[in-house]
Amino acid sequence: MENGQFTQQEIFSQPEAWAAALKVMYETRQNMLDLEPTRRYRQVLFTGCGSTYYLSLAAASLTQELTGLPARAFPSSELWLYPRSSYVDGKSLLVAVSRSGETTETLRACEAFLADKHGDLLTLTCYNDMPLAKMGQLSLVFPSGKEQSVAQTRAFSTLYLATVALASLWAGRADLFSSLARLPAAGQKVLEQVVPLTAELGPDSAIDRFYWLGSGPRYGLACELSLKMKEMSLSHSEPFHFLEFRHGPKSMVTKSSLVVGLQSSVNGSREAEVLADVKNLGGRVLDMAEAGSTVRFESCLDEAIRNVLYLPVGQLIALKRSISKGLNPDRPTNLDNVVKLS
Ligand code: F1P
Repeated sequence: MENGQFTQQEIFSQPEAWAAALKVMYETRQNMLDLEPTRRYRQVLFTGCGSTYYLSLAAASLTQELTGLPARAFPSSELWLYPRSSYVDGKSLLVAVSRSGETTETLRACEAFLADKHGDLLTLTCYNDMPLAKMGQLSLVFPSGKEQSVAQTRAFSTLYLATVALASLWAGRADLFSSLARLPAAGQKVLEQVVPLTAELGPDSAIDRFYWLGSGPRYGLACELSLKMKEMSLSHSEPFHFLEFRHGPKSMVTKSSLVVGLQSSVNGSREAEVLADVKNLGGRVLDMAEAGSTVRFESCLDEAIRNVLYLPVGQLIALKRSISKGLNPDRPTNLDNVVKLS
């Protein structure tokens, strides 16, 4: 097996995995609508670990934006060990996300949430035979997200897409929910478009550090892509909210820095100004957006539902860099598939 074979296959099969996940969401949409979070709960909480915590950050931001219901994200360990700084009075809906469905911290967080009667639990996972799938009042299972590699790619984007579908349904946005069906083709188009660019950027040894900028519902995705770069290629990598980059981190920019912008449409010009500052400091920039950027999705989809399209680009840069450094992204250094605590 050559290095990264599993990761490569998992990244390129994301469009099919998304289509399968959207089929699950379509089939369970009535159960999801019946939850009626905006009427029945004080807040929605999302939780996970590592990648699935970053997924929770992105999901909470979009859910609140679309539904108006307060939504927050916590690492599972925080909900488990510091519950008093997490919960507010009133019934909550907890959405627990875990690829494996057996990460100890996530199981403990859910157990504590239910034991303390904070509200109802909805679980999202890839494995229906693992503990998490059996804990929730409702559980959604996405087998198409299963993967061999330790570093999440297909699992992340598939589970994340499910939360985008949930936010659309809970906001009563049937228009957004139905246009999700166009994402697999849009994702395929992005994957094909960025093969040359990522094949060039990944192995570029003149780059020694990465910064990932994203705001609003894209900040959690910037965190995830930064983690991918760390896990797969052992490179220095950090995520920031776009304009936050000026408040200190900008001092780190050198000609060997690559700043990747998950640029929005709604605040695209303000975000572009940050990237222009980076260029003026001699740093390198990769801007990704719907249009007018180096990587352009041209999906013609609403901004609220197309954020998943940023993921394959960052995943491929990390994959190519990992392989060019002689590493094996299928088996990242020091990492296990699942973190289990005694
Ligand atoms: C969570 C997680 C991953 C990380 C690594 C270890 O797993 O922290 O985010 O990349 O694989 O496990 P899960 O709870 O989503 O299965």
